[in-house]
Amino acid sequence: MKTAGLASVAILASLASGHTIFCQLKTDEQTYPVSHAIRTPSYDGPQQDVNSQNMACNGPPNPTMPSDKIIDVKAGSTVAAVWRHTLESGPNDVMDPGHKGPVMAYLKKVTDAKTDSGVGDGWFKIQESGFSNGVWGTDTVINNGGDQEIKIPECIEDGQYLLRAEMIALHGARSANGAQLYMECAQINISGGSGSKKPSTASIPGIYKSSDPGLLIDIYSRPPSGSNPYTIPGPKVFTC
Ligand SMILES: *[C@@H]1O[C@H](CO)[C@@H](O)[C@H](O)[C@H]1NC(C)=O
Ligand SMILES: [Cu+2]
Repeated sequence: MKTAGLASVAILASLASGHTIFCQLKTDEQTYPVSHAIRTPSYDGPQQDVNSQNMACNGPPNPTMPSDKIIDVKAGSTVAAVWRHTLESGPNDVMDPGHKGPVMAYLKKVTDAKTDSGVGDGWFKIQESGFSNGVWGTDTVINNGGDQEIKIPECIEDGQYLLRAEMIALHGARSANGAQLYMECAQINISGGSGSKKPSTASIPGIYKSSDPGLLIDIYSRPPSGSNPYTIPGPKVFTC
């Protein structure tokens, strides 16, 4: 009986933590409501086809809701992308801790953040966290109550952008397209930047290949280590 009880608790726990959604943005001025200026799905499932247009800002089979809001963000400030298992979850229910992998953030300058699909060229990476000293980027976000800290570069042009935050879970990544990619796009308006730098950009889909060593990897039989470092997928991080 005791064993059965523990087993059902374990099953409930894994159901309770599940996959994840970037559902809320915090700036240094305020914490916005869930789904405010973020295209959130109601289901927290992953995307697994890196060649799909849904790689940009999520999409079917996890359809996202549009938002008519845009959040003002100061260039050079740090924002937090808040991750939750569901749109109703709290900071203790971010994602199943068995989901281990890198965490990244990208920006794309757009004419209208409310309507741009995000699909295609224009993306540059502004933050990444892979594996170091036994800790994955996802572990850090879970231990931080779901907050992924992202510094907005101070040198980019002012204007409307999509902010794409992403977490990748590698527990099934030993076979091609087994990695689970989670991403949503926030609609932001950056101001106060110097505009002195123009990042080189890449296309989504296009930044990843299913054969990338950071996406096709058996983290259990050959875990990353000092002599076998983990390679974060995608372009290099843009810095001012
Ligand atoms: C973006 O911010 C600038 C500077 O505060 C403001 O003038 C502009 O109206 C804002 N645009 C949008 C779409 O919110
Ligand atoms: Cu999952």
